[in-house]
Amino acid sequence: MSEDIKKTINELHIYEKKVLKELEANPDVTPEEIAENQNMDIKAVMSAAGSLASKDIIEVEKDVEEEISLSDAGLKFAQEKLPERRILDVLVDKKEIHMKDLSDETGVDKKEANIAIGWLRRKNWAQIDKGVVKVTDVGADSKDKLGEDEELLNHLTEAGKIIKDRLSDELLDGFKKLNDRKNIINIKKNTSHSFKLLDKGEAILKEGFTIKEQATQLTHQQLKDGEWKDLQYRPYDINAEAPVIFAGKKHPLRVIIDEIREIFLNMGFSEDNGEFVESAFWNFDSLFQPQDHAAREMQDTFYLKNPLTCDLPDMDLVKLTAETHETGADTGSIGWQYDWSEDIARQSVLRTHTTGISTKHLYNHEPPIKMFSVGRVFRRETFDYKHLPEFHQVEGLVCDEGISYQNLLGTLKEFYKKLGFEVRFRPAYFPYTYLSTETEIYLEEKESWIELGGAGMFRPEVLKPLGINQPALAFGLGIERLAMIRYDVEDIRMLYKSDIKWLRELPIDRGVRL
Ligand code: FA5
Repeated sequence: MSEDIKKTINELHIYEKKVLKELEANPDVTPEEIAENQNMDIKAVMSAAGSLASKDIIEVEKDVEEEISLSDAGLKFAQEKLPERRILDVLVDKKEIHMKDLSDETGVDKKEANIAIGWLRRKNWAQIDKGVVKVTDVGADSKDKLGEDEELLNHLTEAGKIIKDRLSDELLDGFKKLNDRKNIINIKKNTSHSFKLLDKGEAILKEGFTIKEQATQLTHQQLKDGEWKDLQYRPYDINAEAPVIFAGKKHPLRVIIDEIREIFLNMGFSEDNGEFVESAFWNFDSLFQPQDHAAREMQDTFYLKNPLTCDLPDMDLVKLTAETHETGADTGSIGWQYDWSEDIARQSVLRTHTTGISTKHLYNHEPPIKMFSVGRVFRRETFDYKHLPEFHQVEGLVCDEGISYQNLLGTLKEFYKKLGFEVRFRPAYFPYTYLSTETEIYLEEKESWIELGGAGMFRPEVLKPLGINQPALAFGLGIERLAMIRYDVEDIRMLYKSDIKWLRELPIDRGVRL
């Protein structure tokens, strides 16, 4: 124990020692008195006390006192008396006064008289009967007897300020009544602190110490003339608690998006971008999605009023697309067998996926192509633990002679592996791909598989109208769901909650090294 105490003393700052010495001389000393006696700044006293408290040497108590005084309106009442008292003074003689004459008879102005009526009733000094104010027995008895509120008014007029906690029970009742009225009483909160020595503090004082200036910064001169040898140094306490610092950092979703971009760039993909507002043509028709497809229904897709429609691309492409939808054209299929409408294709939508970027890219570029794109997409979804109405997808497209479904599986496997995920593939259906697959990952907490993304080989009905004769693999992967798993959140909404505690406590970099 004694060794510990010596070590603690050794590590005390000179200000801490000064505070302890003051407490030794006078246990009731206030922080202000310490500041004055020791010629210290009050902030230095409080900070030294905080430090002593953190080491269980003293206890810092905080005391909040409410100081009450009269406002200007309160002072006026004190001089003129409370309006109900002024009315009572007249009423006791007259016994009753008609409401309409109240102001004239008593000199209390109309607005105040109305409020005073309330108080006359509350104090049971008067009753109102068919518009007539009548004095009660209590009222008559109160003629020369001040109420608690009036007593307090007088007290405050004399004293100026009173500490609320020091009021007698009776005056405290008066305070409650006066404080029920607006703007009569001013309340000022005064915070004061007091220090109490704890056992460890007593032991330190018993052990004793001297106060000697401590060297904090050595000067060139002190080094040169050897004075440094005689100076007193304060040892470092390397176990002392340091403040927790929350470094600025990227949002986890941004971290994962940046990582995804880096992975695709490293895999030799180039990046393309699309627009949030897109024509139904690019979002659906170019993907051989029939115009009565369920995904186009209002409950899945946001249609825009402004702009209501979008321009269609080159008419040759539009015609070929129409023909493919209607009859299959020269793709080897019979199409969807319906009348394709240009108006429906012109509708403007908030893109529901990023796959329209791929068809547009195919139309505007010659193979070989290796493209990816990251962006926000929009769907009329109901929120739940894995669904958001706005989320991000990363889209990928590879188009070249000899590209196969095997390449698709290989690319996806490689991508997820680089991100640190092990996924499984299961057969799936999309109107624009064949073969198609969905990647899934197992969620321990939910004991179920969750879809991460869709993929497949673009069908000839998609490629031919775009003028592409080589095979193309494509995929669209959800990003929030990856972040959800990476950051161990059970609910996807957490990513958009701006939960500062969660964000602060996330490790700065959980990214995989590429
Ligand atoms: C598509 O969007 C297809 N365009 C993917 C595709 C591209 C298939 C190219 C074939 C070729 P899907 O609707 O399944 O597919 O969405 C893909 C992924 O987005 C899902 O697996 C999921 O990870 C994510 N996702 C879908 N809806 C939501 C949602 N409401 N909230 C969060 N993530 C979602």
